[in-house]
Amino acid sequence: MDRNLPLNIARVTEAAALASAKLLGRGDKNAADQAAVDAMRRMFDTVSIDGVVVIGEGEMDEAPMLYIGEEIGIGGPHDLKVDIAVDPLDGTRSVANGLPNAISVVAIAPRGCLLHAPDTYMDKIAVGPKAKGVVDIKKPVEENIKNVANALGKDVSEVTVTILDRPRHEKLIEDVRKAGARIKMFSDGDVLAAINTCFSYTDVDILMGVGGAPEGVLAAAALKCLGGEFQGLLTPATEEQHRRCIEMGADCDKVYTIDDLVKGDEVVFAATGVSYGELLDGVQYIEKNVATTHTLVLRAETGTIRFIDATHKLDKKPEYAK
Ligand code: VTB
Repeated sequence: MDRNLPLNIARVTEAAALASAKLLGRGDKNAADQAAVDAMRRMFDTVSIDGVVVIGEGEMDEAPMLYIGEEIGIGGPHDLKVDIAVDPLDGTRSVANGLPNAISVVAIAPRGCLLHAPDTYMDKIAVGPKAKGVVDIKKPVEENIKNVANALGKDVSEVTVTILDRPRHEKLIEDVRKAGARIKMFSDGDVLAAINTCFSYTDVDILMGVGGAPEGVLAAAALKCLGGEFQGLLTPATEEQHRRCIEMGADCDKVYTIDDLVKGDEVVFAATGVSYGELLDGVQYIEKNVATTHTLVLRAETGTIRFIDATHKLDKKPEYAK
């Protein structure tokens, strides 16, 4: 995989973040999402890859751009054939409501390496490198927490579990409390929440709970680069979702590991903060026509973790100044 590809995809997530961040707190999640999609799609046209979207904005009939199966990138005869997973804006509601932790995110791997995950729910567990190998999504919550505490050399009361704030997690929250661990809730964006487990200064040790399966593939891509662990169980919530899983050949009894979700170790990943967060600051408009972005760029092959801080002169990039 071209070692410069990570920088090129950072441009893609920066573009989407800059575009959607203009709509922070404006109460319009669709407009924020659309701005991210348009900007991301435009920037992809400048990247030398022969890409196909495997995780995107939806099926062709429901999404005009970045739909599943769409071919993107320059697509020249010598360009690498790749699978692309995108979430132009993970946390549309967060941006609409001016809340933290929204990101724009992309993962790219050689063709055939990213799982075509059905758009259903997935029960997830994620931990950072120090707790790799000690969790099992099928085991009781308390046991996983104890094992993570041991691996980290912490007391259970010092372990923090991060959980998506949804009514469906009432029992999970009760179990974590019974186990004696701390809880940090978040309103949206479990890709970033999974990544946070790999950075101790975010004060998060374990992600647990049910979010979207497509986001699971993006999180697995990042955690593969970071050396963490991710496991997912598909948990379709409706008959329709169940049917989709079967149609797509997915197995609802299987524990999907990182290697099932992202094959090989040639994956690259980029995420740019849109609204403020513990790991990535959001887009900041520091002067008229000047904005800063903060991007995490990862490459599994070498395990390099880069944080790229950029200052953008928007008057020189008219497509962002709109
Ligand atoms: C989660 C969350 C995402 O979808 O995956 C969630 O991390 C799952 O769906 O940011 P529900 O909102 O139905 O719980 C998102 O909120 C974005 O789609």
